[in-house]
Amino acid sequence: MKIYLDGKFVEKEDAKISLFDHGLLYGDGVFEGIRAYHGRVFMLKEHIQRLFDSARAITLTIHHTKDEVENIVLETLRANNLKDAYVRLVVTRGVGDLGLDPYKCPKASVFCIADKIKLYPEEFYKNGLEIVTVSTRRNIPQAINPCIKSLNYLNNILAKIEAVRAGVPEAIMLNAEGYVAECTGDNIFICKDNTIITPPTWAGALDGITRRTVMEIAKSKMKLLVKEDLMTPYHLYIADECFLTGTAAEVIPVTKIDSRVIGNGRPGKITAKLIKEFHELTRTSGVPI
Ligand code: PXG
Repeated sequence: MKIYLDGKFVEKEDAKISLFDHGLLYGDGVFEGIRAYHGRVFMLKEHIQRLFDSARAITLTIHHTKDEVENIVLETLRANNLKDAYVRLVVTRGVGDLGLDPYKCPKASVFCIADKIKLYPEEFYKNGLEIVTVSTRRNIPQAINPCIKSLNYLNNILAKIEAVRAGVPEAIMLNAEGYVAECTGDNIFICKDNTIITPPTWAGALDGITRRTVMEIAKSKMKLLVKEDLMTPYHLYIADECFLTGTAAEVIPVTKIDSRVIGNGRPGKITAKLIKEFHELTRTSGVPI
């Protein structure tokens, strides 16, 4: 495996960063998770734009243009001869001293790892997921805005721990007011009376790229009404259908929440059609490697 690290490609064993990097010491940095399908990088420009937006929000200077960072992703895929892959692109604050002060970190570090994708078990897609709401609330936007895809994932990890301890693969996180925000690594949607509803980003959700893609498919291809609206767990329980979206999971049905069966307990028709249309888009779009 060849890993891009600050201007060079190195072997996995040699891909090392300093213990004084504030990405490690404080989770001070930003990242993206990107997919390549059939020799094309899906939504590459959108991911790079979000990376730069996240960096700007935390005053992190990336010493590259967006085109250069796009090329880093493409070159990493080429170096590893991968056509279907999961790419992790990371920018850390870089090396500083033991204090918090990011102004003592002169240069951000950039690294990019491309690996074979590990798909979720097929039965999740066939039968749907069971998930639970957890007690860990999503970060409030006034503290760390959940739109920033930062390296500081402790909030999500604490929720993930609760999910795993409850024997399910994902957790629904509520915001401080008790409205549904998102899952630990996925956005959440419901279908009710042929309308697709997802929490607005200001309720504490990442502006997910799969989320955006699914909203667009639902509107333009399926002529469905798409709404961003606040919802409580009650609204999830009485939904006709529920599904999650994310780069790794793509579109995945949810059939049980907090022991309540969703709809008829089987993945819904709208979800199935969205999955089909999403796959079609991954087959036919993207930046060639
Ligand atoms: N919400 C959060 C908090 C995320 O981290 C998404 C939504 C989905 O966004 P995209 O743009 O991918 O549609 C994410 C991204 C994991 C894992 O191991 C998941 C993400 C990031 C890192 C790891 O499940 N998801």
